Amino acid sequence: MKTPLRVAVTGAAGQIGYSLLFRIASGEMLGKDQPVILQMLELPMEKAQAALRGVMMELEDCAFPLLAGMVGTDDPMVAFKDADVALLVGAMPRGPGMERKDLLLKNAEIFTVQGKALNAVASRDVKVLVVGNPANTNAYIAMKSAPDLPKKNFTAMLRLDHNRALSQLAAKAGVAVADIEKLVVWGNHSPTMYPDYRFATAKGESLKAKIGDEAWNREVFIPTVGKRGAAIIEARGLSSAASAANAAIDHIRDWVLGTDGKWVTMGIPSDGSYGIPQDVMFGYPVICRDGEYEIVQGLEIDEFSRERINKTLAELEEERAGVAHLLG
Ligand code: NAX
Repeated sequence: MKTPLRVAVTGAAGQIGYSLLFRIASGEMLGKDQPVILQMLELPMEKAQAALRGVMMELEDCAFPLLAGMVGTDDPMVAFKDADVALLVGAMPRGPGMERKDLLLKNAEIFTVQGKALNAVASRDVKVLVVGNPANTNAYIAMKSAPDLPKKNFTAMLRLDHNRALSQLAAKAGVAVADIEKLVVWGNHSPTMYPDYRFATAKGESLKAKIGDEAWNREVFIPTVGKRGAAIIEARGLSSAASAANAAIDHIRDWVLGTDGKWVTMGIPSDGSYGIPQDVMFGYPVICRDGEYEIVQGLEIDEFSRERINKTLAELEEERAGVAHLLG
């Protein structure tokens, strides 16, 4: 039996948490032979802690063979202690009348505290995925608040956007999702993201050539993927939860276990590739192997793509400027 890995999950009693924890405990994220210890963080309010206790009771009642232990807490120093993986899902939601700027600042406080706690107590190899919005900037803040951890350990979730794009593309081209390769979503997890299928293939055949409809790309595909989160809220009255949890599992599983040479999208701190300034938390095409990700290099960026990439970058730079004074 392998040594259990410690998986910290924040916002554990929320909607995404409820779809996520059971799948982690069943081995879908780290492998069917990998025991896990779940370290769950919730707000100190009694309502949140009671809900967390309820989730833990249900986890117990599943009698998962791979669940080697559980901790429920309101203290990030406890939740992140020796964590090998940290899924930062909990965040301050946008309330009525709240400006985007206020939302950014409220979340900056949360992710500064959590970044510092990770810095102090997590495994030096901890793999951090930020799901809570604004995910890219929250991940950037956590990274900047954890100077003793390698920057590459901090990532943001673009995988839901990637998966949404895969399904839209498969339906349009009449191919199986599983056959599609070389898709990427550049930039911010926000409606400015740029889903890009110029390089995508299915069984080796170019999807751009197969679809052959530039208007569909601009008028249907890009806006549909970009506004999918809003469409789900409109339909369900609640934001995406099961699909978001599924994407988080895909992201960590691929990072830990590898992608077998295939591309996936991860929000990662830029190393300057494709003209994105250093450290901006940006959606890139990556290939994962041996627990590390590597940016796919050498892709041609045409004029339309440069325009789209610049737009999403400008938004991220604006968010970064809005919190710069907090990061010293
Ligand atoms: P919920 O409101 O259902 O759950 C959030 C939970 O986090 C609550 O139980 C709350 O008590 C807890 N929480 C808040 N602040 C906390 C803190 N400082 N420490 C610990 N726990 C805290 O939201 P849910 O639907 O689960 O969504 C969670 C986050 O994911 C939101 O920020 C949401 O916007 C974001 N999303 C990100 C997506 C992505 O692709 N990156 C897609 C789905 C989702 O919209």
